Amino acid sequence: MTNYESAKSVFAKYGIDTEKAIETLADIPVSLHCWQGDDVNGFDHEGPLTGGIQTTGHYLGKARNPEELMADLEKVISLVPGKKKINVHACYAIFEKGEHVDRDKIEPRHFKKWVDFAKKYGMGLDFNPTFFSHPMAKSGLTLSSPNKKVRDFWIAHGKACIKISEYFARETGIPCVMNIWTGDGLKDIPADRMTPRLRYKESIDEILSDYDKNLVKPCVESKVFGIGVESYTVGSAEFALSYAAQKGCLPLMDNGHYHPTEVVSDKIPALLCFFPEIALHVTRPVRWDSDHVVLFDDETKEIAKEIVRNDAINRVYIALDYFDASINRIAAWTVGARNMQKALLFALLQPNTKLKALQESGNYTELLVLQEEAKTLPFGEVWNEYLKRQNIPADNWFDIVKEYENTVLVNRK
Ligand code: RNT
Ligand code: ZN
Repeated sequence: MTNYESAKSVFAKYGIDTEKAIETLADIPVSLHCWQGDDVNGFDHEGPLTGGIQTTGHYLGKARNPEELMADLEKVISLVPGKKKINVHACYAIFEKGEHVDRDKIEPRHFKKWVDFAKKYGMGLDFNPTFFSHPMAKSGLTLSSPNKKVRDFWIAHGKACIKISEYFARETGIPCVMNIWTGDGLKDIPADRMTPRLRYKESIDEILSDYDKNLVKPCVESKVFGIGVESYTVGSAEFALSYAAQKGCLPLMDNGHYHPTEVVSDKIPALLCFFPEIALHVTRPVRWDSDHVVLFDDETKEIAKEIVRNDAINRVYIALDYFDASINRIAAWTVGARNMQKALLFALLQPNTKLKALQESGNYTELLVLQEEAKTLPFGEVWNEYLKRQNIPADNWFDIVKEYENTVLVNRK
């Protein structure tokens, strides 16, 4: 008997079908964020990363152009099991030599290379307007700015992004999740918290005034605060949630965007009572929205459990959102993406029906006992079997990354 076969029979005793878990997992899309490869830089500007977010670290080998970023992403794809999408930010537009187009004028053609990339792997694409790292975002306010010229510029950007999202969906045959996040906020105590929000609402209304619902799934992402905008965030949790509820778009929860004792895992089933579909940015906040690499930790597992045991696999769009520049970026990308897959597999391998029944019947002692027992079932053997079937290296994958670092990344000076 192989290790997997013996693990399979252990799980079977708990009423868990490992074959079904493996099969289900292979079909859950996880959107890989293109921005882990170059510290949220993109290709359309020189200046620093702004908008209240930050990357830290200077590890060698950051991708400097589309070719390098895509080559790195291909490495990651070869090391991560499961179904993937690629999440592209508007600042990753690819221009012809000598061409430069500002954000309000970008077109689908500037993203053709991303479409070709996605098609090569049979993947879908997700998209994000980039409302930061730009001269027009200098004041810290974009869609909520009191300056109409600034607002109009960013509305035009949002509309351009809708067109690009539709193009992505048409080309790949897979709907495109388009996420609206801005860092709009104030450093110090506001005198008026409402007027910027009213403008924000109107601006998003304009961006979403015309799009094909079958092709684009627009989301609004909330946040609690950003660096330099600590006192007030225009797109707060209540704002984003109310907007999405009233306007029929998707709320997007990033688990780095809440107060430290709030957990997104608990918010998922709350929103699922009301929204047909929701979206996630999975990250790891350490003391703040630090965007550390996603771990196979309790909260990531809990998030996965809420998706799986509420039968919400087709209602929750999972995307990764973290950026670590202090370690090998390809390893960082791979670790986080593999951990999301692990968390989903772990959730699929829980005795979920039995646990629910114990809760419903008020059998809390046995519930606790079984929850704890389930933690040490031979999960690793099923994970290894899944990797084998997906043709993905198990424990030696870091050697491959090391080799790539020594032969490719070192030459990027
Ligand atoms: C920032 C948000 C946002 C960004 C990306 C790059 O706090 O999480 O989603 O990380 O758009
Ligand atoms: Zn996010």
